[in-house]
Amino acid sequence: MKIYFAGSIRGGRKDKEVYFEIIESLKSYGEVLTEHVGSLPLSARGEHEVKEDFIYKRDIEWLESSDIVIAEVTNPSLGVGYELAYAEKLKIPVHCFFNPEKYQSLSAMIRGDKYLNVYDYKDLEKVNLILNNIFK
Ligand code: 6K6
Repeated sequence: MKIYFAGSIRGGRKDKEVYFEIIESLKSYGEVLTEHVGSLPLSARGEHEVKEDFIYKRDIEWLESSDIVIAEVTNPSLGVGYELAYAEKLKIPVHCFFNPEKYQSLSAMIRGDKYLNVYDYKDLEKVNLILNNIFK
């Protein structure tokens, strides 16, 4: 099972610890292709030693090869929104996690798209219960 995890990078890294914890949980269900998204030292400047066209092509190849997309969408991110729309066009199952206790409301383009399964959560325990259901 190849898992593409999506989370904000240039949108802001305030939730990087949450991404890290979700990725740790996801590793028990398969191979997480995008483990760097949960990297604690990775700042909003991203992998600046790597060219952006390389990052784009590599991430799209990973997305095309993935069996499922799991996204943490609390912190708005253009890149994550792009990845979700791309996954939908490829008919890859998508599951999004949103913490309503932080920041502003989730974009209607995500909440309103019934293809994207959106789950509100308040703690990682709830995320893990939902992941267990998704992968069972
Ligand atoms: C390159 C040079 C400077 O900063 C970078 C960004 N590095 C990235 N490395 C890997 N994946 C990335 C990078 N930037 C965006 N992504 C992908 O888009 C990830 O898969 C995330 O899910 C998503 C984050 O998008 P933004 O718009 O928040 O950066």
